[in-house]
Amino acid sequence: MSEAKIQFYKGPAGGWGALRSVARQLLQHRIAAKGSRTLLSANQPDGFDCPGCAWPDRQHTSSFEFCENGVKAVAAEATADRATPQVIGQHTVSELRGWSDHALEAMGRLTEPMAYDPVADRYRAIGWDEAFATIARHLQALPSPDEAIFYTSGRTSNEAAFLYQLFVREFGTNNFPDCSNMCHEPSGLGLKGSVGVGKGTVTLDDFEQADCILIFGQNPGTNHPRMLGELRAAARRGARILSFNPLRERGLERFADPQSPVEMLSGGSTTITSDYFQLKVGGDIALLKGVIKHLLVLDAQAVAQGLPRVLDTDFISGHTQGFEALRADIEAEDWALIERESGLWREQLLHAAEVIARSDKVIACWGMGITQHRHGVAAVQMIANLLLLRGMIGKPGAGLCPVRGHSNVQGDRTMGIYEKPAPAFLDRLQAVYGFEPPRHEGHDTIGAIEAMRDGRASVFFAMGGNFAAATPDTPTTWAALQRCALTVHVATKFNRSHTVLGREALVLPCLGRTEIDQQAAGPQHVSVEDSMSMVHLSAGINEPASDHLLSEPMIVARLAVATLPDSRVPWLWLVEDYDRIREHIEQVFDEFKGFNQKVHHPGGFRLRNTAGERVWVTPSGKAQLFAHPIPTDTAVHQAQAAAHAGAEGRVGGPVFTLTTVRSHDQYNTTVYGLDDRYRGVFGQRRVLFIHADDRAMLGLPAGAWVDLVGAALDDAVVREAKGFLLVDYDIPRGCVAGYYPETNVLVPLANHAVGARTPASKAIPVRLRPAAAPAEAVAA
Ligand SMILES: Nc1nc2c(c(=O)[nH]1)N[C@H]1C(S)=C(S)[C@@H](COP(=O)(O)OP(=O)(O)OC[C@H]3O[C@@H](n4cnc5c(=O)[nH]c(N)nc54)[C@H](O)[C@@H]3O)O[C@H]1N2
Ligand SMILES: Nc1nc2c(c(=O)[nH]1)N[C@H]1C(S)=C(S)[C@@H](COP(=O)(O)OP(=O)(O)OC[C@H]3O[C@@H](n4cnc5c(=O)[nH]c(N)nc54)[C@H](O)[C@@H]3O)O[C@H]1N2
Ligand SMILES: [Mo]
Repeated sequence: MSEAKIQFYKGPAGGWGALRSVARQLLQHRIAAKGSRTLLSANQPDGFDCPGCAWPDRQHTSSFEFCENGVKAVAAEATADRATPQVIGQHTVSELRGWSDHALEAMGRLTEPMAYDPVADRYRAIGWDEAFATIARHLQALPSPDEAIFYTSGRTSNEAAFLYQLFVREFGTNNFPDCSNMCHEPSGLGLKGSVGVGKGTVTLDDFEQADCILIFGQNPGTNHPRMLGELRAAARRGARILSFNPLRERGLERFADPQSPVEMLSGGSTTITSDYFQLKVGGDIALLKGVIKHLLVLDAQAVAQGLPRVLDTDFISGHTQGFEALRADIEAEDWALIERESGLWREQLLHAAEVIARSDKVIACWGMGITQHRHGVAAVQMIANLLLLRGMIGKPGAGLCPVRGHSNVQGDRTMGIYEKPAPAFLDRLQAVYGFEPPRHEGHDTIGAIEAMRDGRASVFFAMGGNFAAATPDTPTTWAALQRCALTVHVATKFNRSHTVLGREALVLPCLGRTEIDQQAAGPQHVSVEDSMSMVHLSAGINEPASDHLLSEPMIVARLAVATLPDSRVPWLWLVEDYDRIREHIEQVFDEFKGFNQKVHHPGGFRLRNTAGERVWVTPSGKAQLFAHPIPTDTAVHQAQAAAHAGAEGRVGGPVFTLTTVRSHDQYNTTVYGLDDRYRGVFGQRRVLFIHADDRAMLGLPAGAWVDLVGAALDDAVVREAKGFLLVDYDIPRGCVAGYYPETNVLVPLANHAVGARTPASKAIPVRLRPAAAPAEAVAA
């Protein structure tokens, strides 16, 4: 592990640093020998889908698509370390709860089902039959199926997700909170309203043609490294790339492609972003309205001068609704408010508008910097407005590109992991399976926490993920889980959630993507859907980490058999051969007609995207333009207004906007290592990025430590995260940034996106309180 230090990173993203990191990962996990074969199978037609992210793969590629963070994900799964019941049982669960996420992860792969023994405060091995019988007993004893919660994290394959939702609906509830609720829910909801489908419209081919790419609130150098390959190619072709991000992110600035011998040997790199806009955290709607305002002006000028229009008036009149209302709203918008709330000068926004106006093929990409806000849905719809006004949807080289997180998060939703299922889908389930599915809405992530907190739900089952660490308001969430009669986690690795227990608790180990899934009919494939709606097969190549592991589809099937003895679904027959599961998927979803034939074709197939064909499945049959106000009512605004009015809070001083981001060495709550190379942080995670002038204004020297104290006015709950090293960073004044999940204690449960209920974890009002350096930091 590297020593704790802060050292400015001078190089480009990628480059030799990425290669060195890969070598280190392989050695650390003692998989060097089989590692290369494992890696060569990632994202290959006959290999497995990289469990890293949802960025699509180039089809029919024979060259290995290099990605440092994919390697970390693969290496972490293929590790030789084993978290056996004996290893875990050496410690009390109370002890393990105090370990870091990194230390829990480093124990290695889970090998056997385990149950919590409350007398010894330890986990012990149990058999699978006993595990399923325990869950079935709890589920059957509930007064209502709605008192059980079924969480999903987005790595679950289509086949497992389909069986899972089928089982849960036959059991009788739509309680399907998932990681999407905390992630791209505002994209799904916003785009459904704007263009009629809650998915992106572009493909990789569009990236090859675009002459302008907009990147909002996304850090591809860390979270979607393979996207840098597309951006690099676009930049070299002369496409303009505009980045809208409060932080200077190295991956958005410069990239050296580890697959380019010329760049690697010459020490060269490619400049990615042509124009960088460091807006204020939460300033995106103001910024977008400013850009659109100037597009309207440029269009009027073009008309006056007899030049080609800037707005695509044919498209607007033929394909959209709401233009006049949007125009009136934008024209009435005040530049002073736009500047104040975006944190950018008017001239900067005029410049952005001019670049966009001159471009013929514009793609807009976005990530968590857009969605994890109180007005995340409105921000997504403002991006859609921008593209619609220029007719940039449904033509080659242009379109919408929400960049998804988990490798199959989009597919899980397609398969019906959703707390608000469409009536037509439920009708179909009923027609195919003969049971009456529950019709009322289930709990999403926030709703599930509230239900457990209030005693309205008492069984929590998680298909993957790390619910206790990923969710907001940590003490509230933990208390909610601890009120449950039973908590169950299906997982590959031991994590924090396995230490936050109901009265009874189980951990069930499953196969990972990289492993051979042997069933009665032979080794099986699963399928996944990437961020661009491509569905393709994935098959592992490694021997399973233990003989006791079951696949996720098998776990669902056996759970269903134990819980629903009268079910007419042939559960165990289905999992003998996953082609049979795909035949069932085909019967429920028309878009999967011919699934087995199509998906066995190398590279898979693309699901239809109506918006991409300019078919608008909206109530009006047109794409909808939405006028949304510039937000001035968020938790940050309220806390700052109170501070201006003299409220001191508990510690006094100015209210900052905290945004929570991922480091380079983590995958969500999985902490592979303690470095964040591109941001210059090494060997530690408790850091807070701050503008040097803000630090000085607080009277604090470089290297000072602070506690973060929540300043939200939602309730009287005291929210504090202690002990963060201040790191001077290129970030707008008034904004600070820290890592998730350490900062989740500060996110109020009640503070979430209007409509989508995604926790507003990118805009948390906080004050800083000077603190002493922790003992270990002084020693170092
Ligand atoms: N290696 C690795 N890969 C991953 C993940 C991982 O943890 N590690 N996680 C996966 C998952 S589930 C997801 S959802 C994606 C996440 O991928 P990203 O969306 O890139 O996630 P974040 O790290 O949260 O970074 C968001 C970016 O938004 C910026 N930002 C913060 N606040 C604002 C704002 O108000 N406005 C704007 N415009 N920008 C803002 C931050 O500076 C940061 O650059 O990545 C996926 N891939
Ligand atoms: N403050 C703040 N909070 C956030 C975010 C943020 O940006 N800021 N981001 C949010 C986002 S975008 C997301 S997506 C969520 C993530 O929330 P989750 O999806 O719940 O969390 P992960 O950390 O991805 O889950 C990691 C665990 O999944 C298990 N796992 C890995 N592979 C498999 C597998 O193949 N099968 C099974 N069954 N288990 C597996 C391992 O045990 C591992 O410990 O967090 C959200 N929380
Ligand atoms: Mo995510």
